[in-house]
Amino acid sequence: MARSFVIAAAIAAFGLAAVADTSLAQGTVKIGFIIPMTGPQQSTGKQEVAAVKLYMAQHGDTVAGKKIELIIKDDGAVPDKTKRIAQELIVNDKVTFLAGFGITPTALAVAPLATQAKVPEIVTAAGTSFITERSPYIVRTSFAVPQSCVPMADWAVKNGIKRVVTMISDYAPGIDAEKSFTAEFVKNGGKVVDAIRFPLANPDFAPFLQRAADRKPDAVFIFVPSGQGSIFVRQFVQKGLDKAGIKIIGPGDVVDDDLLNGMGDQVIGTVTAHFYSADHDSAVNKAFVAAFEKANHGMRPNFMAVGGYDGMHLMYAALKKTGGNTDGTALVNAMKGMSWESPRGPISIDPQTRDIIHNVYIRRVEKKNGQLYNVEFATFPAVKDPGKAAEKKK
Ligand code: VNL
Repeated sequence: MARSFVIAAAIAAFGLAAVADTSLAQGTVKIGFIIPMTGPQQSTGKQEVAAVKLYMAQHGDTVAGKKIELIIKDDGAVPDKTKRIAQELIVNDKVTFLAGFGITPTALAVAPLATQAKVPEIVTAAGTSFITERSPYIVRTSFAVPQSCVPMADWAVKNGIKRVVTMISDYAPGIDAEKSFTAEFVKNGGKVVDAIRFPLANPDFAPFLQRAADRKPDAVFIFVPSGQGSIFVRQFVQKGLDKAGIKIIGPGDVVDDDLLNGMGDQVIGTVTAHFYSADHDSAVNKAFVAAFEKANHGMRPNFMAVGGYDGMHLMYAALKKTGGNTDGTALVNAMKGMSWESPRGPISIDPQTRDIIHNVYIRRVEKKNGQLYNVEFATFPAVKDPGKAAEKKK
């Protein structure tokens, strides 16, 4: 009552414009979004930036009376740069949120700063299990790699895949993939006949594919980060592994929606496990894909885009819940246990771990209306990160 009286009085005295300036827009909330827009991980930056801009275009730039200002910074996925940029954003720009982080090392580089400054660090891309344990201010809307790898192992053994060679990019999320897949696969009676690791930067897969082929596995379990799948698939086919009857399995990063359509018909039939496909059959996803493609000259959203889009939702919803209070601890507390429907399906933030809980789908590459898609055909509902559960049991 008192408040509406004051507003009414203010309107009478100064006119609407003055009210809008003073009582409604009390300050600005800055989101520092750090993501690789250049270098080998630039497809992740391109996808995420398109998605966060779409979210703002759809939901406006005012939340709980605050004006949202998005500051996008390119770190080229170089951790030292990420750290320096984050420091500047905290000290000079006084950001309320830090978000983005295209690869695990860049997310880790910022964790101590987030803790010290009590600024929420919203991880919208990187996927190593332990990231969320590095700061109580980290909340994740992307994924934990083991969430996809464990269901993949379950599906593989039940579907006649007994001998596997694992092939991974030799850094934290790859090692997460190798370990979580192998533990589940072996427990269920599968056999890993070789474990191959190759460098993250500029990998030449050919010699490693030859070594894998020589082991005559039923399938190659592959983890490469988003953006490298096309090169892997091209070399897999060039080396004749598909003709030898060897299948590709793994988390969905290798058949990333950003690249899938250009991979050629050789990938038809490839089965992977992942939390997002642009083909996901829901009204929310159909609207998301249509709006994303319209705003971005037909570019198809991939799982990174969805991580960014959901990250924006999380920050908007937390601000609403705190009534515009920008205290970092209050915002993180507001995020714990939050649930909503994402383009990927129903999701929530685990209140204990601050990590995402989402469905994992088993999908097969098919051609639909002349385009290649990951078509979902089975669902593991509400999967929590099995990587953290395994840590706790030790
Ligand atoms: C990571 C994991 C990066 C999965 C990815 O793409 C990915 C990471 C850039 O945690 O570094 O697909």
